[in-house]
Amino acid sequence: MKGNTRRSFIKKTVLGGLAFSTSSEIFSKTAPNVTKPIVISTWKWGIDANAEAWKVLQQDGKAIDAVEQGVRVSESDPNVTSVGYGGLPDREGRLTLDASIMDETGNCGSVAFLESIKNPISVARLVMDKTPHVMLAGAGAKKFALENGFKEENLVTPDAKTKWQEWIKENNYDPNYIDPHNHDTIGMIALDKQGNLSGACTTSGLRWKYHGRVGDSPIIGAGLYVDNAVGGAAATGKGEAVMKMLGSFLIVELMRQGKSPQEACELAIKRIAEKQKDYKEFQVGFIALNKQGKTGAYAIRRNFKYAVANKDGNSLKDSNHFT
Ligand code: SD4
Repeated sequence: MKGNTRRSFIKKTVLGGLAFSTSSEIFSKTAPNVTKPIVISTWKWGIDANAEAWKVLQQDGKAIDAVEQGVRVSESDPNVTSVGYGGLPDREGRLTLDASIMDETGNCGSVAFLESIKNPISVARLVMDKTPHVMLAGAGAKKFALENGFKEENLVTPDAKTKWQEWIKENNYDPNYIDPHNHDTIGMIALDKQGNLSGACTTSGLRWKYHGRVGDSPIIGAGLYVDNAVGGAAATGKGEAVMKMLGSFLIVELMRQGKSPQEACELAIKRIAEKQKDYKEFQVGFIALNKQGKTGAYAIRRNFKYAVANKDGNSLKDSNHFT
């Protein structure tokens, strides 16, 4: 390149700013202080899930192991009626589970419409680690789980069955109905001591859903997304609304453009409000964590809670909201 042309190229590059920088360059220039390890997760059961994840993180473990171990706690708890064992079933009385996981290399795995396997997140992890695929669904996902040592179990508890039997008497299915006692999916993002990010998301989906319905949680980019150069995000609430705008991917891309996790979550909720006219009828909440260990959370409506654990403790927080 001749002198003048080269100088003008360099000048344009500098003026072009962020467009010419990689994500990791952006963060290394702007973030001398990184809070790590740290883990963020959705809803009040995030506290117990974070505590398990924290055991992995404080022992120098990997974020991918922390998020898998963390959300397994909610999956195995029959008192969490929207995740795993004890979840409320679909309109036919069957419990079908969705989960996804994503690691620091950009690898990911998910399962959808999976029945009778207690810890779908660990099946999703195996899909990621042992197959050339990203997603397995339904009977195929169950066959894969059984072949890999998972056992078949009845996951519909007597309490869940009773609630379903009461519901079918009225059979008034409203996917937008917000029951304060029926929240919600667990999504979790962790940053480990090595500075690597991973995430997990697992749910029994909307109660009384159509048999065969799959939500946002196993859809990479919708219920969960992680880019180790930037950050990660996870969603809870009405999955259809999140699938329409790939909420978690959007939040990560907004962080890549320089938004804080909080700003990115707020912009994603505003996107839903702009594009989905019935947004006041349902709830969506997002959490986010960036490469510097900064957190964000935002929801359409009040009552969205999230849990954050770092060296200062493990606490439940109230998210700000749009309406
Ligand atoms: C879904 N986002 O399947 C999940 C479940 C949830 O309120 O969070 N329900 O749509």
